[in-house]
Amino acid sequence: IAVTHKLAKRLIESQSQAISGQQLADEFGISRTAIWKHIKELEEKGYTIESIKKKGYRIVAIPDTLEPLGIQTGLTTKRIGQKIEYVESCPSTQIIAHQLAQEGAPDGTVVLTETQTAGRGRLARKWDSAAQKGVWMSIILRPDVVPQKAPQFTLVTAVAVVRAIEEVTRLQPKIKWPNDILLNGKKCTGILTELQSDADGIQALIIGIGLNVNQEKKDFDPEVQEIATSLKLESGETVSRQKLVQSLLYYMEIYTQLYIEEGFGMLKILWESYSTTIGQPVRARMTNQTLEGIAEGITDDGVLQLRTADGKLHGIYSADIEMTN
Ligand code: BTX
Repeated sequence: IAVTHKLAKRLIESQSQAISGQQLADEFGISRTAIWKHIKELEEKGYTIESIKKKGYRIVAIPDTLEPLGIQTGLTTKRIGQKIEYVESCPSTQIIAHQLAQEGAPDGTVVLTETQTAGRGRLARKWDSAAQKGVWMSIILRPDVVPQKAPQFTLVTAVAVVRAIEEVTRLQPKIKWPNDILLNGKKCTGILTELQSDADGIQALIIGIGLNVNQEKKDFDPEVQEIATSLKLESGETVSRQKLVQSLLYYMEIYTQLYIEEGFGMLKILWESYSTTIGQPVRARMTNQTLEGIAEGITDDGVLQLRTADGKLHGIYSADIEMTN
């Protein structure tokens, strides 16, 4: 990594302790003037660095970007996020992640961007991805499970997202089956799980997460302004995207591990505790039919159990759900 990057890391890790220009010069094997130039470069990037006479440099604030430096400093995971691919802008992090997965990127590789020009949802729908305001991320996983287990990763991811939002803010999100995270009935996160598989099974899962963090209402596309919300809109506070990603990667690591090792049992209980759907009357729109009934629960495979008025129980694998009460 570049010297500027290493210098930032060194200053962040020493926290409130100032380090003298001379000491940094010795450590990095360059002159004090060169250190000073790198400090200026960091300031231009949005870092606030205090220069205390006779004591040296101290980092006061770092910009809230999704760059690997800020994310990886303080990251507590062992697998997820050890490798981060960051671009300032791209059509979709899913496209980059698919490409990287094909080239053999390891389990736990994360793709992050500040804005997407062609962010996508399910069924080729559009995902609005305002610049610097959200977390637009794809995670590559290489679990040793059968392809039929792929949809559950969406549910496991939903639980991880809820836990991360709860940890970083005081908000209490709800999950709408299968992949929407809601705050006061509006969507703050979408999850898109895609699959690379062959005759041997799953080669890679590409889990896309779009999390609205600091948008104001006007930052959303007009089409979604009434149905979308952000953590800031709901909490009234600007939220650190860095902290949110760190927390999310942590919960993704422990919950995907739990799922792979122990199955869906425990996660199902967590998922149901966050769900708005279970026990409620809903309308499920599928590609070829629409059913109305009570959402009774989900199976261990993550299939929604819908009981229609005639008493029949239907297993719903994929649909758009509307609450009808
Ligand atoms: P979905 O098909 O469940 O939801 C898409 C629908 O959500 C859209 O049709 C629109 O009505 C609404 N919508 C669009 N943008 C937003 C938004 N920012 N907030 C709330 N509602 C919105 C959900 O699909 C899966 C979305 C995954 C997005 C991530 S971002 C990182 C990765 N890269 C990528 O291209 N997609 C994923």
